[in-house]
Amino acid sequence: MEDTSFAIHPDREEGTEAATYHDIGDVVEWKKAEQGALFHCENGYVFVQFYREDILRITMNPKTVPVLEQSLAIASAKEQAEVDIQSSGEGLIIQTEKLTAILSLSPFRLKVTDAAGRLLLKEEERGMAFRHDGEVRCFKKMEKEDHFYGLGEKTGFLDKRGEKLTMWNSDVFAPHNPETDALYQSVPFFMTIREGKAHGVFLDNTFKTIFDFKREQARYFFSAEGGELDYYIMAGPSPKEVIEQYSWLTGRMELPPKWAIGYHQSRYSYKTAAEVRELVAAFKEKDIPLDAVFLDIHYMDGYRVFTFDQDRFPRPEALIQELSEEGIHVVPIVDPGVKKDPESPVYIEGIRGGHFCQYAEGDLYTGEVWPGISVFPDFFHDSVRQWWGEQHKFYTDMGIEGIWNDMNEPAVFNETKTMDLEVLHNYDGELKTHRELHNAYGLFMGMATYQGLKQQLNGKRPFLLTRAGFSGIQRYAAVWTGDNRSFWEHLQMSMPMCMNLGISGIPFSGADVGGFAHDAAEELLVRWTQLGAFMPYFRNHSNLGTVRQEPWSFGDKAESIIKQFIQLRYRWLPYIYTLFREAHQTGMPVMRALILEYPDDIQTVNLSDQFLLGEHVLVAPITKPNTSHRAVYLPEGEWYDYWTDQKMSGKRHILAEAEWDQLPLFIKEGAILPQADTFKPADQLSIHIYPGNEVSEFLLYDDDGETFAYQNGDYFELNIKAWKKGSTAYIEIDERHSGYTPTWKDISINVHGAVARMVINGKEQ
Ligand code: MIG
Repeated sequence: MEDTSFAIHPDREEGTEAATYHDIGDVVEWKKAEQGALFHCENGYVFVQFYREDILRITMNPKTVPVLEQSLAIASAKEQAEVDIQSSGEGLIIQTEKLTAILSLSPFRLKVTDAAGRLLLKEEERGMAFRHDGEVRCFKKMEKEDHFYGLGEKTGFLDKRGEKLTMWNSDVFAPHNPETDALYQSVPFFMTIREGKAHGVFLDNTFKTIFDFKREQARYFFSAEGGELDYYIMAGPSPKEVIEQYSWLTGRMELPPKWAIGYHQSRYSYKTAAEVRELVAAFKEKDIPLDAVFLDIHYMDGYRVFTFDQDRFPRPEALIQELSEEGIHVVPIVDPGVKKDPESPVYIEGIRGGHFCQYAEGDLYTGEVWPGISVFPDFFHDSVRQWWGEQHKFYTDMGIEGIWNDMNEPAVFNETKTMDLEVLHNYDGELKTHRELHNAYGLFMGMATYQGLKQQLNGKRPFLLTRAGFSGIQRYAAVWTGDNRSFWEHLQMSMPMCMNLGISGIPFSGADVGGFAHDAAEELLVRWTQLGAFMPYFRNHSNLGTVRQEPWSFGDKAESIIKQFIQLRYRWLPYIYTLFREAHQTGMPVMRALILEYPDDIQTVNLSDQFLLGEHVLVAPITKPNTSHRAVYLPEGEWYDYWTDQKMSGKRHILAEAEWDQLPLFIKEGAILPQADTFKPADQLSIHIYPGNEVSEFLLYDDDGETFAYQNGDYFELNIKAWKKGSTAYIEIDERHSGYTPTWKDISINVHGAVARMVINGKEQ
């Protein structure tokens, strides 16, 4: 290469100082290495290694042979793969049956294709590069038809082409606008879909990272402020296969306890035990199902974690016991900041144990949060996680089974909004700066909390809700999207945000229903509850000082519709729980962007205001005030209006009507939907079948919903098959696994569509 070290000024447009990027340069020598090859280039080293047959790992280090360290995001060890290495005219070919890496050597450039020869990624005049300040970056050619998804919790539309996204966990109270970039979560993963085929890229780096699909038309780049440029390329070729590959790599969610997927009520704050009792009594009296009540920061004594305010909550264990008898869980908030208070046992113990974050010189890091000057646990060390986990006995001894982690970016009240970047974390013995580990703080807190709870709950499933996280957070927690507002725009935004969280390996997510800040209004709360009832996580939460937004806050009309939709959520739980089981097993999101199921349909590329619940249910909420209609895109196939059973052909837009008490909801032919006729407990099950000419199948899953006994086979599976010939519906039902007896006593079959006869398991009905 003539110009091994080129100077470019990619930041020029933004007015930042000119910077010099050094290209990795020509290959000086290379050698075979485990499942791949190691390249020594003019300006650094690159390891190309198959991590699994369909996952290629590329690691660049400008200074030394890559150390191949992995972050906590990685949940699976490298798998054995048959790797073939050959020289070719272009340079070198390293391949498995699924993926081919083609390396040109002068300069070093990467091109990746799949077995069919389909191009995934390609580097042209720019490839891997770095700056002497530690930044590593790589450029890839951007094809005209490339669309980008994933990248965790971001504002804006579904497709991130034309966006530049930063990963830096941030407490953003306001605003959440289309231009707001870094929020609470960092997921440095994206999926590219090009003409119906997909591949994925995961940049395993906890420093601040940037993904730029905006600045240039012909190429995109991703970069990290420090560390190795360590990324995994996933082969697809379908979008769902990319999700399978990414979620294998970074782990999948545990099955949630059933109570975690019911309706949750929160407020900043229900301030006294009396207020909580009143709230729960109102739900009961109004016959609105409820599974959990949240205690925001006012439950604590001076905002000290692991305490209750004795005036406001004199006997918390009695309250929790009482509510638990009503089938209601209490979920207290736990922030990472521990008040600097020499009379507080947690503070003293943490100090004595060396559990709090420190500077290099040994001084404690302190920052201001709710309790005043506070210290912060150094969750990166195993002993600290152990200790923090144990503190939760304070809650679990009272019967608490769920925890809400907030402010865990960590958020600190100062100009940078977070911890000093020079704080040194003790990463299980290795010292690393906060600058390097900032994005992972919430993930490690999540691990500490989840594992602590799990140990203490004697076989019961914990529930953890978190604001901050990094790739892999799905293994420990559900994610809510932080401080949204009671705006219609934020109702709209919650859909692409949660669809992309699902693509990013995080299936269990939701936004504050009704909006957190600003004041909710009658129609907004009605429409938002309709949407929330079909989101994976369903919680109504609102800010201090805002208009109340419990289901009955806006009068009888709104209350009765809201109640109807919360009840509908409970009817749908057997179906939703089965989807969670699928998420647990394969990583498939519960709430799906249409492009996951219809990647070849260009109408789905940026479809941000409707989604699928599983494969066959299409949800198209009303997202505007004073509106009782909207355009809905029905993809190919035959569809039924859920409410009227009216049948329609897809691959077209329709105009759906929906008065206040309706939500446009469409069921695809072939759907098999189990629904509870009653809730808490469901003792009657209806299976709604929409048979098509082809055989369709659904594997209904159930278990006790509260313990890990399913891991020993204590679960139930019912396989249902259905098809139609002429006007006869054929149904085959067979119990696949009987390790658990569901609570329902009867099952009824309801066939939809023009059907005159029904044959079940060979018997005419
Ligand atoms: O900024 O604990 O996002 O849900 O109610 C205030 C009080 C800190 C931010 C969370 C919000 C919660 C609030 N917290």
